Amino acid sequence: MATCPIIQEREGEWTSNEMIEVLSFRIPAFFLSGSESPQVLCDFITNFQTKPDDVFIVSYPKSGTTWVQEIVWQIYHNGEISKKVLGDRVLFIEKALLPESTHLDITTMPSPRLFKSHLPYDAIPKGTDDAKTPCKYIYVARNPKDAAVSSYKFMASFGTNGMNAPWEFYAKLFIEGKTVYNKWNDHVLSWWKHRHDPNVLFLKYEDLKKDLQSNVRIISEFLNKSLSEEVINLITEQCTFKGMMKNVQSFLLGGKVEGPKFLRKGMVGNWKEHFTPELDERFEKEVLEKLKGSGLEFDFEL
Ligand code: PPS
Repeated sequence: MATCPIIQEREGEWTSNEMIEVLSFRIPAFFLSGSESPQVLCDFITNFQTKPDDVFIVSYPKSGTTWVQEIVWQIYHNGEISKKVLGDRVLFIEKALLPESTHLDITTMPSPRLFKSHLPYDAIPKGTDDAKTPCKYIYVARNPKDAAVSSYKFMASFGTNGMNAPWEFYAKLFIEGKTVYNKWNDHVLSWWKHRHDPNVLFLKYEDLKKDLQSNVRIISEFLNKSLSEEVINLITEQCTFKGMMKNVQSFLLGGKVEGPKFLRKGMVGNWKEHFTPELDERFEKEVLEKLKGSGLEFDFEL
């Protein structure tokens, strides 16, 4: 474990997962190996030099990053399906210093380099001369009720990260911004403000569920990758939840069958099975009201 202050929320016997603070937001403690200090990761992220053809696929945790990474991968490979673990095809920038997290070498990655990140807009690497050589960012946002449930289920499936808390405790931490990557509303709004930047594509998980084909087309156009209708249709079929489940070994953390999985239910509205009316009221007031006036809205059921 990292030799740095570990943040762990507690209430009675309940504990959250272990986190560390980097660039003023919380990330899982295991993103650093035991010997490194958070400053090393801060410096790495802050000084990271982007290239104009880099593509970052970004979200608040559990909002559809895996889904969009797979779509982007297939777009660049004309609908090819890879058996390789996704983390060996797309580099998770916050875990780049963790040797066991990937076989990708950042210094020799072929272009276009594909990156996954959960960083808010202000912290995402932009290169030294952003105006001249901007890379591309695809941000995917998901309604916070489903994102919170998905995040809880994922954290609980580790078994070894210190969390022993029930959903009600985790939901409270999520509302208060005391889970990884802090407050959901700050994160999505940081990217929403840049949705009209020519190098930013802002997507919503629920829109992908409603019409995947149009979104595959939108993503390929954003990446200037022209594809035939046949390939667009192939990618659409292969990137439905059912399609991706056929290649499920690509979407296991570290490729381990018994570990946490990046594909779980893949639906809009799973939150209804976990929310009490009181919790729903808190989310509406303390999370969703913060979006008022921004123009950003979400579907909570389809
Ligand atoms: S992570 O760990 O933060 O990178 O997770 P992330 O990939 O962002 O989000 C995981 C959730 O996305 C769902 N998912 C999908 N939904 C629909 N269709 C497809 N193809 C798909 N792929 C991934 C995944 O199941 C997680 O949501 P939940 O609600 O837990 O099922």
